[in-house]
Amino acid sequence: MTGHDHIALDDQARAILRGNDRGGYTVPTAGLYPYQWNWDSAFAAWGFAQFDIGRAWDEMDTLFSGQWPNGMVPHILFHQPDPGYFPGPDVWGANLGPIPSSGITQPPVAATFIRDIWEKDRTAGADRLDALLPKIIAWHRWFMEWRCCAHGTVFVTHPWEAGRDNCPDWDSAMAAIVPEGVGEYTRRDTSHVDPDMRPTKADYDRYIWLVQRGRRLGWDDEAMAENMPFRVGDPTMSFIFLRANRDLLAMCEAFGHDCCELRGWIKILEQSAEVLRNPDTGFFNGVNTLTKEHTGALSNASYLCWYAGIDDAPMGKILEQTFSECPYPVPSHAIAAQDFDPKRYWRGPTWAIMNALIGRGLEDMGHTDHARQLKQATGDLIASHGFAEYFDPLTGEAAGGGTFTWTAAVWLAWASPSAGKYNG
Ligand code: 2M8
Repeated sequence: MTGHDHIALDDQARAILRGNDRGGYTVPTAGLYPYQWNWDSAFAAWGFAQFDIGRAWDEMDTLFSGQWPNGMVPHILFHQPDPGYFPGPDVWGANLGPIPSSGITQPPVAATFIRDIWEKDRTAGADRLDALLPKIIAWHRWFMEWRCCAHGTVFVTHPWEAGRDNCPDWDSAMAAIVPEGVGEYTRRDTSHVDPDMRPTKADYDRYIWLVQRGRRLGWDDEAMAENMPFRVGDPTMSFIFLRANRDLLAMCEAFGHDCCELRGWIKILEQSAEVLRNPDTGFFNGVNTLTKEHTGALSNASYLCWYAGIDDAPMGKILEQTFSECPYPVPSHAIAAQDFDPKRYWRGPTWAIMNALIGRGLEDMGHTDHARQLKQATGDLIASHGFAEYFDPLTGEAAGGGTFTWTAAVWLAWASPSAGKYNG
């Protein structure tokens, strides 16, 4: 990292986490996202673990305090009402858990970061982890039961469940939805951020229509799995979930749990990865479970195979090509694609969180040069353009919300030259 004061940036990143702390949980950024989001929170815990390990455990305890009786951990926990965000708890009508929440989940990165936190200080973390393990197992069991296709890929019932809200992987499934009767509503996101950086109205009509459908189904697991018109096998979920199970297995073994069930899940998920490979292009992409069609989108989730422990030569070649073509990799949609949009959310921009997951996977699988290259590029991007929600992959410009929790966390835990050198 040349020309940047990384110690000052470490201070800024810590200040962002503290500033977004609402007492036991962290908001992604004030204004735009005023609640606790599931995977943002797990990244936040990873960041906190670099300087305040107790606070990292608190973050995870608060997330799991919203777990539903069926094991599902919701994608948003509405701890306190806030009119600045739409749709709030009144729209979701999902009153099945101990805390007002949404009715869907999000990518289960938590087990992986919980393992990181525990490994920083196994003695201090023993009781905290002991209490969390059964909750993580229950959540993963819920995934296996309700979000896993017969062939093993993990599907999402709403674009928000995947975390990559408006990415091209959903285009065909979204186009098949006619959002009749959705009614009038007022978006809040576009009052916080330039509308050109956010999903379109056509997307939002369908997001809200799907929420209304889930609500009518009573957020019942069986009804959702059978009747949601949006069910897309997702590389984000499938690869993140496989990795999470490997980390969960390591923790369960250390705690002397019976691990037969968990090993069985890992086997199913490993065998199913090939289902996500597009036979025409060779890369991993989404698969619409209703039409069996591959979505044809090369996204940043395509490169999560290594994170899942799957070494893949074709993806290695595609990654090299992306590194050579894209000034600020990894773009959320291939820059050569006709509908690539450098500033619009998950349809082009680069996300530091996805880079961190991809980079960790590359490192774990021994692709150290690529891992180093990606870490360096991400560090430079943050150092030059700030702790933004996402970045233009052609110019590096900041986009979306600012003072962003997960970007600060990724800096502290992974991209900063001092990452991993401090302990909480
Ligand atoms: C974005 O999604 C929310 C809905 O969940 C939104 O746009 O209102 C996504 O980037 C998602 O992955 C993220 O967890 C959330 C908060 O950062 O924002």
